[in-house]
Amino acid sequence: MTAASTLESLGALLMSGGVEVVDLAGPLGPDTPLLKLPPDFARDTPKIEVHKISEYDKDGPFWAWNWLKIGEHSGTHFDAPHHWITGKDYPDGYTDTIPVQNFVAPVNVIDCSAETAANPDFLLTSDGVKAWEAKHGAIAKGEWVVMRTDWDKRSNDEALYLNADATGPHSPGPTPDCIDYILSQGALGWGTQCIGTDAGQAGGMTPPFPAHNLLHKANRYGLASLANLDKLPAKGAILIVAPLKLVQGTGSPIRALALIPRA
Ligand code: 23J
Ligand code: MN
Repeated sequence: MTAASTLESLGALLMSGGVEVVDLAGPLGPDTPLLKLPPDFARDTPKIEVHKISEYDKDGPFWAWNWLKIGEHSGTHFDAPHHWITGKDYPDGYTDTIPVQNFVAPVNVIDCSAETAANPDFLLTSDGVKAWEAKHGAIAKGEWVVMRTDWDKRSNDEALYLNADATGPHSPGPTPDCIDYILSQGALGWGTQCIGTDAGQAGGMTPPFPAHNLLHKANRYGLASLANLDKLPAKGAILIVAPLKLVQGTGSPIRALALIPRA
């Protein structure tokens, strides 16, 4: 099949519903859960604000529109390499400079939902990824790897989503060797369903926040707060995740989408 005929088939399948578009984004608004850093880092991302400019009233008789106050790393979002100190010197490190070819790519979905239901601090290791590959096939160069935890089911309640106690947040994520391994396979990036790409307890790992540290050092990307990964096959879906073209942005909310074959 040529690229042209394949794309023509894709168009037909999108029209017929043979290929479905799945919404992988959570709702983005004042109630969206946001990261809370330890008190020694006093500045957190502020709550999202939506301010009405007009809605068919004296300030705009025919039109409705709002302005927003929103952090780059809010809700379902993309982490660009410049987000982390390790990534700062790389080219293509910002939301406006990343080559757009990277925004559409196959995705590998590693289902850890049973493990994380039993243990909110569950960590996916390189051995866990290799066991998944033995069953589903190898992760190929340029593909996303995402960790399914069904954590999106908690996202209507910030306390439940962050799951913090006196010892800090408790949410699943990768070990450093997990990220090292997927990078060695040529992964485009790593995505999770939690507030960030790292586990709740990742501040105490070596290096601290290994997903951020290692992904961005390798000029690769992160995805956080993904929803609906339970609707995706282990392999075979195409992920569409384009950050806003924010000038020198370190990340951006995204309307993450997946193309899947209809079951
Ligand atoms: C800043 C500091 C630590 C973390 C994060 C941001 C994120 O998770 C993020 O949204 O990138 S862990
Ligand atoms: Mn982020």
